[in-house]
Amino acid sequence: MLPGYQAWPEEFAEFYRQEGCWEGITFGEMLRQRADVYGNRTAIISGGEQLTYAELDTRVNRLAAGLYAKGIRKYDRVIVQLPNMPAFVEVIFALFRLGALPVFALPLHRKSEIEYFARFSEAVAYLIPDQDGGFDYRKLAAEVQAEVPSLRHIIVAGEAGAFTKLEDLYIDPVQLKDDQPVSSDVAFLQLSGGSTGLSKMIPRTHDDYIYSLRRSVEVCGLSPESVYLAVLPAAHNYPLSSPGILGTLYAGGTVVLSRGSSPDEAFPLMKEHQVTITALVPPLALIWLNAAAARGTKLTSLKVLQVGGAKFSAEVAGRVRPVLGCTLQQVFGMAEGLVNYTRLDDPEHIIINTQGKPMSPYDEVKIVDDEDIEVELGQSGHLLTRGPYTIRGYYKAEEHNARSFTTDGFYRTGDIASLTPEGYLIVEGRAKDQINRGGDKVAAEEVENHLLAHPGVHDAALVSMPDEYLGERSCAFIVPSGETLAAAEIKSYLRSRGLASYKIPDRVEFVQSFPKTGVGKVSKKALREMLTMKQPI
Ligand code: J2J
Repeated sequence: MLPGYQAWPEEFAEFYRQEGCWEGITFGEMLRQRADVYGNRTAIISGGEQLTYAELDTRVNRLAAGLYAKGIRKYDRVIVQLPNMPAFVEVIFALFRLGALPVFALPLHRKSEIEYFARFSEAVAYLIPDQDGGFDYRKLAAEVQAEVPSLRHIIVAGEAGAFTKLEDLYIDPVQLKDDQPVSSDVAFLQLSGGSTGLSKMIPRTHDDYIYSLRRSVEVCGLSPESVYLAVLPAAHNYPLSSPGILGTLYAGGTVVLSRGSSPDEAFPLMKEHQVTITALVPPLALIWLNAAAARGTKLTSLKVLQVGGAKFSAEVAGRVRPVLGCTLQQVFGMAEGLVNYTRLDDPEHIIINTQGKPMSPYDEVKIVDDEDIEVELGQSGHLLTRGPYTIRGYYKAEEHNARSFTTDGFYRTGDIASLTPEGYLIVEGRAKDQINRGGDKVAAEEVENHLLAHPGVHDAALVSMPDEYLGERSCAFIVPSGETLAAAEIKSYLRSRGLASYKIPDRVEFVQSFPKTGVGKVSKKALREMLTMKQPI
């Protein structure tokens, strides 16, 4: 077993197997089975490229052989930072076949994040595009490799320069001699949104993740006729698995990969490929609704529009059916496991006003107070969960796990929620110290640590501020150690430290001291209140 992985207790594992949740197949086997059944059907469409299931399976086998020839073996960690392109799908399935573990980085991650992922996971390889969105990933990779000696291979989709060219790794398949992965093995490491200094890694097994795909496919009504448009970054758990790219492949459907998410890019793709389902975060849904309303566009093929990752306001939710003519599905999920969906045939008031109910009958959810005592139905409290696809611990994080999980294995989601009598969840707020910037999660402590490294900063606190468009934005409060600093200087300092752009504070405020709570801690509540006061601070 992978060291640092916390498995389910045997009696739970036995139960989930017995109940048929865990099918006992790996991702490698899943793709082979789909290629057997759906061989000539289209699996992936991207730009001018199309791949059938049979072609995808063959390319994955060839790539697995090439990666093997490079020395990549079972349990090796490989950072995958690829945009929405066919190589993303081929690379992860090739790694799954070898039993090597993709570590899913987002395209916006920069040196600070990637260096940490590489160091913490002791990654042996790093997969990147040559450039994307005007950013040269090869430069970033060279910087990271100089700092992290374990990183033996930089593999580039595109112009590789001095690095290994991904296309050269598609070679004749060989019979792999090593240990083959089994379904109970960890398949990959997903990243947590995080509330601590550095984001935690989430070990997901073939068994548990494939179960989450199966349930997602059932709940979302996917079939071989479904066409899923991926506009959110493929590596994120939501477009990857709810039901996302992998769920669509599980169902034998077609995945259309889009680099951009704007209506100008997405609407023509929807029309051309007769897309039936896609997934958005709330700010994007608002942009799409406004564009469709202004242009009088009807997305006629679209049956389901999923919105999740952050709270979708009921007011905007109510516009989806009238404007787009499709069913809204609210999705409240987390990379740690639990995914809630409104059902396609739910009454409109449930679809608009709730964040759905757990997708599996084996999901256990509890709403508790600060003492872990269950509250009365309808009251809000901390959401705890346990189930066949919710992890029992983060990767190599024993100390943190003791705080993030109860002794009987419930994951503390950090979300404040309430349950309706019908068993639907309403997200009311958050107990974790995180800013949800329109679906992009920012751990306050991580940004604060970077701010504290600045010699002119005596103390720092990052808080959320309400925002009409993103839901929330971030504001950094700073107590300077000497002379007053400029907000622009603080922001450029954070950028120079290689922080992803969405973590750069939207606003910076300088104060003499922080308001404190009764026990002398910085009161973020008071700081947030200062932001909503009429007068400038
Ligand atoms: C309010 N908050 C939400 C929602 C997530 C499907 C969908 C989303 C994610 C995801 C995912 C929310 N309303 N509808 O992994 O498979 C906030 C909560 C939650 C955190 C998880 C999936 N949907 N959230 O967003 O790991 O605070 O996963 O705990 O990025 O996002 O973030 P993440």
